[in-house]
Amino acid sequence: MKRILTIQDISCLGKCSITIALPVISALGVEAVILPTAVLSTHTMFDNWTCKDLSDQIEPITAHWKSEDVKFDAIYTGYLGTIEQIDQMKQLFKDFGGEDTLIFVDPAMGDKGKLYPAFDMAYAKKNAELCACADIIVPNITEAAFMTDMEYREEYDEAYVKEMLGRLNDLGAKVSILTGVSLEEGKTGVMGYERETGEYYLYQNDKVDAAYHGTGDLFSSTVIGEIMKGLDWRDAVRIAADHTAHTIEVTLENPAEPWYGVDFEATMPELIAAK
Ligand code: PXL
Repeated sequence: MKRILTIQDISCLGKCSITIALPVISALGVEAVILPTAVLSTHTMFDNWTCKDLSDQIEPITAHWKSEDVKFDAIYTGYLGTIEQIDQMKQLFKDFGGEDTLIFVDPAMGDKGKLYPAFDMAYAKKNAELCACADIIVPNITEAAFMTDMEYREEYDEAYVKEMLGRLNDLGAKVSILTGVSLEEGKTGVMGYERETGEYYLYQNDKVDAAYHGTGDLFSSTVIGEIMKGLDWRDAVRIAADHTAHTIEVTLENPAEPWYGVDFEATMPELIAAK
């Protein structure tokens, strides 16, 4: 069985980060090892959340794993808390990385042109350094704009997306996948660029007129899970984009507020069956 180490916060209430990654990766038949970066009472779309930073646990936990000679087939980082933690991740990639370990970075830090409340520009720049150490990165347009010094736009054309992918590629990852790309009225999806082949891959599905918190985490967890099942990154991205869009549609039937989270539990059977 393939084994993924995922490093993100635990938001106790509100569906995101580890509370999505763990069940989704497990459902795909892949082992999920977790390294929590912080424990929050809720995700930061609520008011008055509490946060206990767990940075001081990273070294002793990983030192123990080292002493047990633990290996990972992939390391997947999501929402991290601080600039210092990003440095800790760079070290962790050195300690546990290697030819047989895929480094997958979701620089989760913002959406809709804004950084999440806990972050500033220095944090965004630091995330660009983490992306430089990855095999695959999956920023949305907001995150990519902050990391590449490009203007964030709501309306754009293919040239803007390709320019952004070019600059992401310059950061250093082998495959850059930009999410939330809409190049046609009524459509949304992803566009990826692979350095080795110089090829672009565009996948669009019908745009559902709703935005739910945690969809980026659902997308990323599905992509890395499917890659670990042996799929090419393009197939993994196609399945993840379709699955995320379908889950948003299903969530629309639920009266919960969009900032609370996406109902990924309801679509687990389809995820397991997806091809
Ligand atoms: O889904 C990204 C995410 C993860 N973790 C926390 C968050 C967010 C987005 O706001 O606040 C704590």
